[in-house]
Amino acid sequence: MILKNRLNLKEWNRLPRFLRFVIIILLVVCFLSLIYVYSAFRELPLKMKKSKLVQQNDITKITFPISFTESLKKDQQVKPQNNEQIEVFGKGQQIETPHNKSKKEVKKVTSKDVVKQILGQKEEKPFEAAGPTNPYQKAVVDAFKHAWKGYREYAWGQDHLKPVSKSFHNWFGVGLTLIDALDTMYVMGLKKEFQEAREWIANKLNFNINKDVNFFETTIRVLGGLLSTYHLTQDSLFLEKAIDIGNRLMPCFKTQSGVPYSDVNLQSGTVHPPSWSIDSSVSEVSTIQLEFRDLSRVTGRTEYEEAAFHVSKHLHTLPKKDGLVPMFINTDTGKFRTRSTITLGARADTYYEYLLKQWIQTGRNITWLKEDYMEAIEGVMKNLVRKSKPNQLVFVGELLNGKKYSPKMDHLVCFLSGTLVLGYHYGMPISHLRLAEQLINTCYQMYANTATFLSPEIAHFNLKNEKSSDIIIKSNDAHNLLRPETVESLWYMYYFTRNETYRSWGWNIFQGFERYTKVKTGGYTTINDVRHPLFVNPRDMMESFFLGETLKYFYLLFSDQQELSLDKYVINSEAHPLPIYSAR
Ligand code: DMJ
Repeated sequence: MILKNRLNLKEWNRLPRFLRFVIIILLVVCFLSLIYVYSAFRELPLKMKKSKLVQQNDITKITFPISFTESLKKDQQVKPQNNEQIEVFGKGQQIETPHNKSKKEVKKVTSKDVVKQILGQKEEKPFEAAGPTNPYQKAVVDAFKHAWKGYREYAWGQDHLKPVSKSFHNWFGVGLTLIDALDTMYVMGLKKEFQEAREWIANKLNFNINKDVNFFETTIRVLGGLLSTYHLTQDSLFLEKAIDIGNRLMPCFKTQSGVPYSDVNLQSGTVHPPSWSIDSSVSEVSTIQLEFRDLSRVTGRTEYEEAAFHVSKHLHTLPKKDGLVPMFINTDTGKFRTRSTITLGARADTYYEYLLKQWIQTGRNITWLKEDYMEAIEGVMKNLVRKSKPNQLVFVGELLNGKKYSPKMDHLVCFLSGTLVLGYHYGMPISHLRLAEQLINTCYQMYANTATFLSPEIAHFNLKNEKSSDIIIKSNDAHNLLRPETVESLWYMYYFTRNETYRSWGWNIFQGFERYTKVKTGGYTTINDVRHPLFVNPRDMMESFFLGETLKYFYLLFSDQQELSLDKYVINSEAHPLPIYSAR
């Protein structure tokens, strides 16, 4: 035996050195791959080992680790609570023309003066936070505290924490994460943290900076965040700051068509389109109305609402494909860029969201908003919805150049279930609820079918091959940015149906974030690859919406009561609650 081994060794030594080297390398690679496959398999959630896809019919079989206090049946459906007859205007309704309005000089309003004037009008009571009431909410509050710890230590007052390098990133230079997170802290009952952030707002926040900011992002995150915090707390400091930033954003509306530019300098008021395009994104120009209307309603100054609503009225008059809009619009002509992609994802998504939410915010009597929304959802069902193979997952694809179907869906599209079930609550057809149920299942599968239990940024769906899997993840799309849309929709679905499955799904997703995005020293990071648990490759960035939206929606999802009433508030695109006004 020993002799034989010696002979083998001799033969081995006789091989050319290069060949021996290659063989050794191959053996090492095989060995490492075996370890990788073994450990990746160990990381898979239990359910994944049993079946690749959880079927829609199986959703009630998923067990939630601790039973919640209220548990209602899966098939309990939401009933429309509004049976009122709504006045219907004809399609040819006269709309104000853009030009006169947009060219009107926007008068500067000093925030302190206005706040003084309106303080007598306080009618709302501050929101009373219950604080976490079960282990799930506690886990989310702990996650928030962990994120905040990193931000406080390494990025205080800056826009974003870079948790891995323990540094920060500035986009607009206005303390974006701190402002975006204000109402989350308030709702969670984190008084100490909130107070410290308030101090920073009172003493350090300065919008008078020579900095170009994105109009839409600043509106939904900063203006929206300050306004919602004002409503929840009734603290005039936040209103004062909201008026200040609102005034600095107003020059964007000074275009030939009234359709706003994408960027503005906070100090000089100089405006311009994005560096990469002459046009503005349709989602951006149509997702500012809730915030500017609210600013008008609390200040009594109509110019904010008029300028922003003028854009919606203008979009209403433009030709569309079955109510669906392209991605880009020109600020001079006010026309859509024809042959651009039709999608419910990036650059168009929130146009649809704000049609419905503006209708709700204004007391449900501006009928064309509701009609445009209903027409658009019909258009989505007709042109964009398909089922994948082999498991019939319902998804919302895109029309490239407005024509060619592509089975690609951004994670961003997952907001749609939440919007659809909210619409159903206010009397939209049952088909909207059905689509919401099917789509949220697909969005959940985008998480459940990766080894990290985290969704990729973009999924492609299989329309052809019965034998391969439903969801295809391409390397360029495999990142996860800690986005909120699926958790957002899970909250809306749970809020209206009380179906516990949605909370169990949320809990599984929450654990994915905890396991693969948490950075020991504080904060959570975006990752490059959701497919490989051992090589997620952190991107070193904690987006402000992780605190503003994702963790807030998790907290609300795990709440045993309807903590934030959807009959009282409409939630903006960045998860900031604003009051619903009665019809005028
Ligand atoms: C957020 O800033 C908002 O939800 C926006 O409407 C879409 N993108 C991010 C979160 O993904």
